[in-house]
Amino acid sequence: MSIDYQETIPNNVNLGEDRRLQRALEKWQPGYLDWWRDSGPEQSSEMDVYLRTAISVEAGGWANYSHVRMPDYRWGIFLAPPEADRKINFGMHKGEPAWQEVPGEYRAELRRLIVTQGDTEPASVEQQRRLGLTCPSLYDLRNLFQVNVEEGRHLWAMVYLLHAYFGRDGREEAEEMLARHSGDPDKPRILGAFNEPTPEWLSFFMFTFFTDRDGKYQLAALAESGLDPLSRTCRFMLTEEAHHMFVGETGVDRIVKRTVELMREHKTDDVRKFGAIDLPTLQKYINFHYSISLDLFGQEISTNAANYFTMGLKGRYRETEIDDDHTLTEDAYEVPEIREGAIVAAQAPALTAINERLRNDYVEDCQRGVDKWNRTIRQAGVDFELKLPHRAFHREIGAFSGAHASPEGRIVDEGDWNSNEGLWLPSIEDKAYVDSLMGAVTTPGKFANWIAPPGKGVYGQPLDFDYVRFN
Ligand code: BYC
Ligand code: FE
Ligand code: FE
Repeated sequence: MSIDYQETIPNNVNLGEDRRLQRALEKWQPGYLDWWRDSGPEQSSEMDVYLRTAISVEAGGWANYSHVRMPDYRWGIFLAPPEADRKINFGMHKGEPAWQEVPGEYRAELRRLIVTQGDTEPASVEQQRRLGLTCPSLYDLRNLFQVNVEEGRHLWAMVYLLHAYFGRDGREEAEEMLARHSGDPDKPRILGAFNEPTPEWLSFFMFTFFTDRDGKYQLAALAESGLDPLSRTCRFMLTEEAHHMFVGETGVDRIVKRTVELMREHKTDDVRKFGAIDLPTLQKYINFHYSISLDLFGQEISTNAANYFTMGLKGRYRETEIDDDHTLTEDAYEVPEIREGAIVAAQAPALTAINERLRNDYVEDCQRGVDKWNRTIRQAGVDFELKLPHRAFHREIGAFSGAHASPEGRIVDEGDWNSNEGLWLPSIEDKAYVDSLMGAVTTPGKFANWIAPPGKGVYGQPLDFDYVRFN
């Protein structure tokens, strides 16, 4: 189904045929635009940005690139094409036809999942709103804005589901999405990591690597949902998510590259003298962003997760490729726990361990990216290895939340933690140093000193292309 950009709200869901829904969404739209103006990228309203816009949802053929004035970006509602005769593939309804409407008995659970997902999207835009003022290049500025407009569209995706399938409660939840704000003491965003600031670009790249990757795994689990419109929405969102993680992975890699270049050139580990970010500081930022992102998967043992699975609302990563009965009523799964001051492996019913399983898939994926950064270090002949900290480190949700652990996974006491915290997590001085490097570089083809240029430009354009035009 093609996307009609003549519509006030571009869509491929035949919105024009449902006047009530169309009117309700058109009523929500001005509030969204106000939110974008007040809480979206600062001082961006006059810029023309080389953005991609979805023109078709078919695999491979959906992207169109052109300079767009950002507030005029066409946020719309796009679902992946329906799969003929799609079935529910797990849980107690396994084998039944996928639902085209919300089953009354699962309304509350589905609403909650959709609201939690939707809340993260505008939160990330709020967290990143000042970054444009200190971009390391026009290439990076463009990527930031691409991520921001797509997260805005992800909010649209969830708001569409709320409006289309949850009636009055759904409309109220859609209003609340614009009323909560990242870090607001009275009305914060729902999940922990989305109330942390993203004050500079190192944090931005870490966030898009680690936290957007939680998005990938959560969306993949929701893409398995028995609720077909939710599944189709998430499938299309995943195609956009890939770019966000690309920005994070290559962003950190380019920082690493610049750092090891300077280490070799000056035969020193102390690259701060030369205006770069030293590897131990990068390690601390990894420790922080990885640990708060692990929290986003919920508790190791969760009856919520078991219920979502049994009800057919949220599956596992690549559910249909897993070789088991997809009901898990008899199975066990290994989960870590703390026993007598040590971390040990315990067995839990697989149904209650669904969050932990998704976290494991995520951990493996993170490690792949870290391996790539380590290759960049090795290729420069530098002897240093970046590592993911142990999953017990710096956790606030689940089995490890009551204890302190070192990055190696040793349970430590309060005193030990306090004396090492500044070595394990970014200290005030580290943050001030990273902050001090930030300053806008807006000449086409130029890059800040602390980051290497990317291997190639966007969509075949040269590195010195004017990815953003200031008016
Ligand atoms: N912070 O039974 P549990 C993205 C709460 S990112 C605060 O383990 P459950 C994106 C929990 O709500 C993807 N609270 O929970 C990325 C529960 O509360 P109640 C976002 C937390 O439900 C970058 C209690 O603790 N999508 O898209 O099994 C940029 C017990 O926990 C946290 C989703 O999250 C936390 N970290 O699992 C832009 C998908 N963790 O019942 C976008 C939808 C847990 O005691 N969400 N709690 O009041 C879910 O599937 C689930 O809500 C969770 C939690 C996996 C998050
Ligand atoms: Fe998103
Ligand atoms: Fe994202």
